Amino acid sequence: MIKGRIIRLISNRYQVLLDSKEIVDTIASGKLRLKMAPKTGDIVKLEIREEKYMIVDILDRFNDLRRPPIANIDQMLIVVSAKDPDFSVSLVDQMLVMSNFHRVKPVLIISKMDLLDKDDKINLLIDNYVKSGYRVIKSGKDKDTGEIEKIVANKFSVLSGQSGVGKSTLLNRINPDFEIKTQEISQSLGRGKHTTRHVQYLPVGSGWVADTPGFSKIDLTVLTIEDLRDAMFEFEEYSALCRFSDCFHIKEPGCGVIKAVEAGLIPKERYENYLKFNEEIADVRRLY
Ligand SMILES: Nc1nc2c(ncn2[C@@H]2O[C@H](COP(=O)(O)OP(=O)(O)OP(=O)(O)O)[C@@H](O)[C@H]2O)c(=O)[nH]1
Ligand SMILES: [Zn+2]
Repeated sequence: MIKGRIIRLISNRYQVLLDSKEIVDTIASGKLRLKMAPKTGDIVKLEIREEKYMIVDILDRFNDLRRPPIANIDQMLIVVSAKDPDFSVSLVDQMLVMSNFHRVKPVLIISKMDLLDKDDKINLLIDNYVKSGYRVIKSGKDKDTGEIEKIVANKFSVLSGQSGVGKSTLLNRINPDFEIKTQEISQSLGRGKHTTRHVQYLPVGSGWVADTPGFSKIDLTVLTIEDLRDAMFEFEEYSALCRFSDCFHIKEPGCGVIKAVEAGLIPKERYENYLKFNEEIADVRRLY
């Protein structure tokens, strides 16, 4: 049995990284295509037919994003800049909700730390994510990329973040020829650099990273208020103490989360964002 992972889609062909680390061009069997369309990130079973690799089966996806279309992500690298554009707790919280909702482990990368003064209060906001148990990596011009290289090693990661936060800069610092490679691939696909491409994995250090165009525009209203509540991982520990098992932690009596916020165990700004997101979702739902 030959097994591998789809790293790139090229019209109706699939580039697969085999368990043996070899990269091969494949097609999907007609029978499989009738059942489901393979997508980037899929772990697939292959057979050799008439000297060609053919995908005959797709293993169950352990997570599955629709925008961008990609499956089986080990972790989401959420890049936000400390400054320029300004650090936004609201944006970070939205991205964390989305990655938690999709059951993808988030890793926060704070770029442009070199632009931040030591006594800027943004430092406290960043440290709150560490206290909440998130993996946070501080990055910047004067910092080496060792920690990031370690975290991407042997994993399939998705990179997301607003335009201008320094995603390309970061990848280029790890792989100095990264941009060149990206361009080569686009050209070999006969597409310009700025036209929309299929989402693809590129080698970064000793791991694989997929860039996600447009992922920074987040619409939480695709979630229900239950989805939102369940995606607030920092509430989990305390919601076990709520009097009502279906507590929304808003105005219910005996709420463990509200108590934890009052005791300073959950950052106030995070809880306030939760209330704001909940309100936004409820508003949209009320329109229908
Ligand atoms: N001071 C400082 N500037 C940085 C750092 N990283 C990136 N920049 C600058 O920020 C600007 C945007 O960086 P990019 O790497 O193009 O940002 P991006 O996230 O790839 O942007 P898109 O390609 O639009 O998604 C550039 O002018 C970089 O030189 C950093 O760590 N420190
Ligand atoms: Zn509660």
